[in-house]
Amino acid sequence: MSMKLRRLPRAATAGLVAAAALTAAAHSAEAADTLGSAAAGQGRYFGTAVAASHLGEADYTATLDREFSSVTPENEMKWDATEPSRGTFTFTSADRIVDHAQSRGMDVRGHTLVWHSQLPSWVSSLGASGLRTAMKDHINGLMGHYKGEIHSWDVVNEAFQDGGSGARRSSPFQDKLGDGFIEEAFRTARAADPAAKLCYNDYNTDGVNAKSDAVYTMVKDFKSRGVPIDCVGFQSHFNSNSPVPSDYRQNLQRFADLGVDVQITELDIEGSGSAQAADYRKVVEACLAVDRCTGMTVWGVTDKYSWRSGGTPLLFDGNYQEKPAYDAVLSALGGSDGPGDPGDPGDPGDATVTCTATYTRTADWNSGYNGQVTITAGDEPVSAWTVTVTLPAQQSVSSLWNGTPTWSGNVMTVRPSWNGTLAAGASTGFGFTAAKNGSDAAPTLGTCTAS
Ligand code: 9MR
Repeated sequence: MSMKLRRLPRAATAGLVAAAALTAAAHSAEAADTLGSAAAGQGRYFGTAVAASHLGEADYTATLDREFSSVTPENEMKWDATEPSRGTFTFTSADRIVDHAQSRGMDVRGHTLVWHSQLPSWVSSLGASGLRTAMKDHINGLMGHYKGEIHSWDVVNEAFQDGGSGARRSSPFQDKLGDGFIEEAFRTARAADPAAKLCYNDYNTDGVNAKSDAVYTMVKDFKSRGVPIDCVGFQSHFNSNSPVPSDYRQNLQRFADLGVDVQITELDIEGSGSAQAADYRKVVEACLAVDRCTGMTVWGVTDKYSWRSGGTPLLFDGNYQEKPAYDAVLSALGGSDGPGDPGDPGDPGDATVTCTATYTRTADWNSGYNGQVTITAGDEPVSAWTVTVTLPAQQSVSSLWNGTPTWSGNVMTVRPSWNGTLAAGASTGFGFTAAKNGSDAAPTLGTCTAS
């Protein structure tokens, strides 16, 4: 099969990328550091998994572009996405991510070529010789399409079993081709794109244990026999059942000592607040302590799109606000979060300025009542707010204080009088007197909007 090169090789565009990097450096003299710029100061990349379907969301893309220097397509380069039927390659979604990354001078990790999961059924149903050919064609198809454009490929993903045995995982590749399939995949990959770093990637291999021992033995064997392997990826999906191991750094170091780079490829840590921040700091410090740990990738930009969204495992919350974990990572990378840094709670200029409104009846008599509406700013400062109050049809408002009303039928829209400016989290309010005219029902509040 002949594959056409889709774009100029990265080397040909290196001048452009260098120019972009210079511009970024010039800005950083006044601006706060970002994850990517702070990591670059340590000679590392700081990446994130990206989904093509979110690239149209302004806050997602703004956060991605501002903070990260590398991207990994979360699903778009997997076998089911790229070769859903034999020999028919579809790269539309993966190309969107690669194009986006390249236009911003970000690197791309390729994920993943040979994996038992997200594997189309046509692959699983092949016999040994057909499967071997299909595996090589798939590697050549993807790596040919992106030749020269991917800094590291996860050539084989998750080939070892969980649990204590250190055995290979049962999969169509393992079961039909035997242990040698990994070596064949790496040899094919080296020939397909000699410039790409070739990684083996797995989870629950972050500390020293039977599974990481088995991967270690394989890498050692590859290095001794000249099988091409350049890097080992440690996924690093952590939570209370699978915490950051105390021998994380030691484990990374023993792999590095075999003569391969190590990369943290899918980092996320369930939790919140200072405990989550402390765990993130440990991970970054472990990577920085190992010379051959060349970079880190978190498995998503925002908690709301995480594969473990319920565990809020990422650095930005669902509103793209920086979490304590973000500050911990940035400071562990030697960066600093300057005043006015976009994403900081409390900084003006961020996208999401919010408020909430609550109503209480503060006085009540036969023919009327006083109502009070309290307006509270969200985690950004507010310079103006608007809230609607819908009164029961019979009622009428005779006076209103600390607000400016306009009327449409029985709907009163209230804006500030003197009290539009609120600090993040601060409250103000307005009051009014209403005549019941036979209805004692409470008014209803519309959504509070703020700018
Ligand atoms: O985050 C990915 C999620 O959107 C997919 O549904 C899932 C399907 O298998 O894969 C997730 O990513 C996985 C990665 O490709 C390999 N390591 C484990 C990741 C989390 O499951």
